[in-house]
Amino acid sequence: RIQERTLIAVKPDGVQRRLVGDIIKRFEQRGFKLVGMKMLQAPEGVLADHYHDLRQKSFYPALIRYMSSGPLVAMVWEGYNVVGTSRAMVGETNSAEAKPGTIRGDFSIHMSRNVIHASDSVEVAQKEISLWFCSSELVDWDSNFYQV
Ligand code: YYY
Ligand code: MG
Repeated sequence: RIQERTLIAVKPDGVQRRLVGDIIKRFEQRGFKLVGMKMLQAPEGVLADHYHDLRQKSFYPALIRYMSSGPLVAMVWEGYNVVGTSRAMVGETNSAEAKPGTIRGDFSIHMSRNVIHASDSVEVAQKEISLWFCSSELVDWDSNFYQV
């Protein structure tokens, strides 16, 4: 049984632009399994932990303002190689370089409003999932239809 999981978040611009359904659809169609989802206004402390490694960057204050500008939708997706495949589905950080067919390449033109977050390694995914979700919010369900 493949247990790899990743944290995906539709950022505030994605929620404002009504892209939540389109984004969920791509992960479902690819074959991944949704095991947790919630909408929330991100607490400042969670954002500070989430972007801890970027705290010295010049864009950090603007990044936190953007991520606080409205509710986001946080999700946990599970499946074979979900971390790497999600990053490929999301596309380059800089939307201007993101290939058509990727989420950023289809829905975003600028890095400062790049619509979606995806964990960038298995280790980071585990940290991010425990930062955003408590264990009772994650649903361990089995599919009797399709499973990899
Ligand atoms: O993982 P990913 O979101 O693709 O990029 P990160 O390097 O982790 O940066 C997080 C976030 O910060 C990015 O999605 C946009 C923003 N950002 C920025 O505004 N300007 C940069 N030069 C780099 C990142
Ligand atoms: Mg990142």
